[in-house]
Amino acid sequence: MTQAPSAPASATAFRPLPKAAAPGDYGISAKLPDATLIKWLRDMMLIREFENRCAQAYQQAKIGGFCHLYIGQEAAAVGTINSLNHDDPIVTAYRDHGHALARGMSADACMAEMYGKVTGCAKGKGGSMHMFDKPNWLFGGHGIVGAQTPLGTGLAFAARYEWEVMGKSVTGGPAKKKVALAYLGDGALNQGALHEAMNLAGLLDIPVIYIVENNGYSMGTAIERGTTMAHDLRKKAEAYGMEGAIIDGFDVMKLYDQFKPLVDRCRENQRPAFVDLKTYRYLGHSMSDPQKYRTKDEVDQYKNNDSIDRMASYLMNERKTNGKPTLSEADFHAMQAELKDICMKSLEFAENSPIPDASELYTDVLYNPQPNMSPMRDYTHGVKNPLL
Ligand SMILES: Cc1ncc(C[n+]2csc(CCOP(=O)(O)OP(=O)(O)O)c2C)c(N)n1
Ligand SMILES: [Mg+2]
Repeated sequence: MTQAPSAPASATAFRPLPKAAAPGDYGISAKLPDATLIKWLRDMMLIREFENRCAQAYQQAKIGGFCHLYIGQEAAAVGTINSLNHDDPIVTAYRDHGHALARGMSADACMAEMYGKVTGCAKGKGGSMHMFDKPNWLFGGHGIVGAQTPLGTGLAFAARYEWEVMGKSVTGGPAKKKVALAYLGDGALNQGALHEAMNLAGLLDIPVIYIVENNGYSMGTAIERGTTMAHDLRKKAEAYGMEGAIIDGFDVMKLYDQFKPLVDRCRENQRPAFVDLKTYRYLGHSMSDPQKYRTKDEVDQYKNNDSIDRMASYLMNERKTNGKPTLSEADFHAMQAELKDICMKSLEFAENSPIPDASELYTDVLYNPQPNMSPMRDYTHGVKNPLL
């Protein structure tokens, strides 16, 4: 029997370091309007600024519970979400603030949720790991590793059922061909729920795309130490009869070049797919991670190829509009200042919002009276649980 290596794993050959983009590297993304590309840069910068403010507030004990920051992975959420229609549903795990902001949630609602305040997107009852935004088709934010993947599969199944069987949408309007995204971390790859869901998706032609945000680590365990075929995760997709792709998640435009056509195919053919999206988080797994499993040098290598720096550089140096840089330095600095202001105001908004009333403990929870099943009789909506 071979022994698993005991030394902390560092970056291995299969885990690619991002390469600097050269002009002409981009495909369909380069043909998008300037305003679209500037908006993507803005979205990524908003997420980074927001996350930095969260880190500060957490250190000041203003945010409680677990807090998993998205710094370094911004291109993943922004590139994938911008390949969708607004009403394509998405579901993700607990590293979810980036997805919420990229989907259009206001920084105020997101920050207030971090603070556990009533003005938060989940009325302060969810916190960092449970961002929900029904108008923006975000169905969480889930803390149980892998548990969101069957939910994403169900969202896609529901959409297909509306289109194929009902011929109308339960939320109003005509039914249409949709695609759902179910994000997961590489640490969820070996959860049974994922494999059950992928099997059904392959079998029943469910238009869901499983996106592994592969940052190389499941907490402190390097992927190649805990997962088979880590060098080619597409083999997992093959076993369930679905298309698999490995996509560069360090460059938002390259990501779009590969991911958008995949989304279009899944939508058109109403078929599932699986993506190994290579990314990297600059901070620890959560705010309380001493990061003994990787070297500073490894982290720095990724930081030196930062997706935000790269896109800013493309728009300010390489891309030209009427002979001038697409994004001027002055506009870039104005955008930085505007985003800082938005995030500072979100802190103020969260700070000044009230905490939920104690009675809220008994609302928005599943209530299913079972006569004679409980020795204490039925629990009643809004009434304190007699067993507590
Ligand atoms: C079912 C379950 N088992 C264990 C945990 C504890 N846990 C939380 S995050 C995590 C690792 C997940 O890593 P990954 O999926 O790679 O996501 P990342 O944090 O890298 O974004 C574990 C084991 C959990 N939340 N749920
Ligand atoms: Mg991971």
